[in-house]
Amino acid sequence: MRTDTGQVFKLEDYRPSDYAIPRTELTFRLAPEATVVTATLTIERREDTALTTPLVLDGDGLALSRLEIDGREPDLSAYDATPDRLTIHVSPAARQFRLTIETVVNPSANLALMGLYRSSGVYCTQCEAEGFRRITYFLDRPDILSVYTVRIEARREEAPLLLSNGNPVESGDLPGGRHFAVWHDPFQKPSYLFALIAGDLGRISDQFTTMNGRTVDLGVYVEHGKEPLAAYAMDALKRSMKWDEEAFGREYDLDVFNIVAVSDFNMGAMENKGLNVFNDKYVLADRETATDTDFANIEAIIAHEYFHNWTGNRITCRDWFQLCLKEGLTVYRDHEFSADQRSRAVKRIAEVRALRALQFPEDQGPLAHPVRPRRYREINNFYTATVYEKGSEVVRMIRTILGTAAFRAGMDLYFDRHDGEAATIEDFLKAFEDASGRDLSQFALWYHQAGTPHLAVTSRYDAAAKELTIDIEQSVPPTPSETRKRLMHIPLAFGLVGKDGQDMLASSVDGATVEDGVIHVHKRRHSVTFSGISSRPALSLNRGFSAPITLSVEQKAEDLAFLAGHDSDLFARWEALHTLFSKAIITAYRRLRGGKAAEFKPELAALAGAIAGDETLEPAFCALALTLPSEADIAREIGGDIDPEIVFAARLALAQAIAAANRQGFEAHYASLVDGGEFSPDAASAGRRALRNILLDHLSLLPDGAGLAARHFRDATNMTDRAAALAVLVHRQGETQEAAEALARFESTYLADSLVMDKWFQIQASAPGAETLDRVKALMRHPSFSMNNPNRVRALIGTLANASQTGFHRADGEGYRFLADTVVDIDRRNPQLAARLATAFRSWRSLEPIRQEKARAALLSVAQTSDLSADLGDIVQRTLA
Ligand code: B3K
Ligand code: ZN
Repeated sequence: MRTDTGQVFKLEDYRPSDYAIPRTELTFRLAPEATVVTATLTIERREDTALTTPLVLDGDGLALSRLEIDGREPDLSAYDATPDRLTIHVSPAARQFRLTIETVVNPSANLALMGLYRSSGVYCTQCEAEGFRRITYFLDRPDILSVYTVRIEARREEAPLLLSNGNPVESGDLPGGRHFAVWHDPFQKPSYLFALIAGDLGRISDQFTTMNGRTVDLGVYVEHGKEPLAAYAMDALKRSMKWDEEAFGREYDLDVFNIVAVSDFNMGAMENKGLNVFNDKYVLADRETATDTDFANIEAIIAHEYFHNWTGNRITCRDWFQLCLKEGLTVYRDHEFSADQRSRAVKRIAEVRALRALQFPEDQGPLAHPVRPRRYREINNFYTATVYEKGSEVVRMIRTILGTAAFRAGMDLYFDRHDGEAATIEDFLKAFEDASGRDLSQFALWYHQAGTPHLAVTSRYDAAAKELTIDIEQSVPPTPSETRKRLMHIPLAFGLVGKDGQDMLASSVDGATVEDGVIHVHKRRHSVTFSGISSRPALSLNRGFSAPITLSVEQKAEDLAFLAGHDSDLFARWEALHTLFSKAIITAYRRLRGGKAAEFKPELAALAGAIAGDETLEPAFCALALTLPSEADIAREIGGDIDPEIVFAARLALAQAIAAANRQGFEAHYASLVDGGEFSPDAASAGRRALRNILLDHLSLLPDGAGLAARHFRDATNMTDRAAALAVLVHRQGETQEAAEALARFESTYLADSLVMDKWFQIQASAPGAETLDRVKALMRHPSFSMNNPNRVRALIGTLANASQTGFHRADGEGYRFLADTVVDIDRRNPQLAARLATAFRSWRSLEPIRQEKARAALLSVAQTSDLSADLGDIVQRTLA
């Protein structure tokens, strides 16, 4: 583990390396505790590098066992080897030479899951961002592009399967029950895309014929016996390959494409060239074990990693500051894919909910950073919602500004220009400027400036002049180390909705550039006047969430209700309804805090009922409409001095009011959506299940809710319904007989299936109430739990910290103390996992003073621990700053 040295890496310090590594030959002699890695690197001194410039290779915890330069052992004085660096003081006079480096690594002891490690007996690697240096000494930076040939040797019995990047070249037997395989990847790549897998796994196979008629052999590898659970992933892969040809003209380039599922993995998956490695949670699925959300995630992540082949692999990042060049763009691509495969409007609402839940708190708290950061201490801490999700929003805005055709032309130009290179955000933007003739210099601030921009909007209608004027004021809030902000270019999609629900068209517009239903806000203030408007319209703003901003609009509740019922933009309908929900919950919160009872206008529950029952709407949309803003959403809207228990009570009161007012309608609707026994994971079927399950959630708040939920649980024929019913029982009914029985039943059925047991942990850890913390502590002793497995830890501890507002933010501060102690413990084995968990503290300053103080004390106790990893040290210090 790299302990915290406090070293800061800066974008402006980038300079090209002194040496290149055009070829990399690796041999792995695999053994569980002592794997011998021999790297033969062809090193090339760059033209302008002096002969005396030392070659400095990165390492991380390495032990050098042999070194040769051009086949000869050098003098001891010619080099220096430490665990984190190999320095060759004077290199040979020839510009090219060969360096042979032998290291011995212990995959079994590697609990950080970076570099070469073992997961359930399978050897696997994870090199992004800086894991390759835990395998051998290298110029471990993304602008060092090299052609790799890899030879793997292992005991055949232990590892009949030997995989690496590229195409298979050769394989055969060796003495002593061992065997070997050689892989060659003809595409030059950075070290972070290197991968090796060796073990005993089952395979499902298929083929894909590319747009130019090349046949690609596809393989998905999973634990023996789990092959049928990989069918959906394979199907998603083939659909992704086809879609990338159709939507972006991108063809696959190797003879094989392999995906391997492993059970110990720090994140979702990894896009290694030709050999994607996946967290098994994002591969394995069938109706019995996976929810509809799991199916949708699998489809999206399979697509995401596949799409990286062009956006990330063939065009990679010059340095890690450019991470969003591959991540934001690839998220944008996977969003578009899912929108095309499913319902675009429903997908958009889900994206916005995720952005607000994960990215807004980042942008609005101590961990705020630009989509392209300028500084980091530990790059692993920058695989954030800002880089990924806001990065995707920025690409989406480029499309909105340029239009579909020019956007595609810009993408084509980017691919043509930079294929085979390590590029920057400037290169990316330049391709769009050149293809469209537009100036994107102000727009580029979206990459450089942190914080969520805000637009405050008022409007006035002049009936006599038939004019509507909208006044818009832009502000960008200060963020850590960036107090002064520049004004941004914000594409604000809008509509003026008339009494008939149709958009009204203006005869002329004055005061801002308005094109194709988008107001281009780029100054502090705009006053936009629309002429020829015959009656006062309802103002629909930021349609489709065209810009990732916050918006306050002075607007009548009737207008919002009208938009919720009539806007032609489905996202805007959802948004209007949810704005009304939020306002109502916040009003109730203030009343409860003032010692009064919560009260709601009956119109709101009636509106919710009408939208839920509108048969012209997709069930998936209705389900999202009925899902109230989360407690965290509400807390963010309130802004500060949060009492999570009162937020919980206010939200529950609205849910109860909606359920009580719509009882009959909801019951009838629930009954009409009854599961017919047929199962398909497609979006329409999933939408019907989602609606039925959210109706159950509401109905469970009424008398005999527990009986209904228990029946739903008992009759469930798929995991979506079963898990939903269990969650309702545990969250809504508390410690009832029904809840206890369902938990026991679920546990005994799925005890052997870790991924399903994660759901069991998750449902209990996300229960409301102070006692959830005690339950989580007890569950840590459950035989299915392990502190070494990231999925288990996230399911139990991550869920408590992020999904049980009243459990984690207990008034006595015990939730904070627990998380602090736990992250310190986890940091000793897996710093990345510990750092990620610690980000749950990021909104501590918005709490009421007593909780704030307790959270701060817990954070300080972590900060004062000796030998913290760079990962955890960085998060905790920035959170406290
Ligand atoms: N590129 C990987 C993430 C690597 C995270 C390293 N800490 C998965 C992805 O975004 O596709
Ligand atoms: Zn990615």
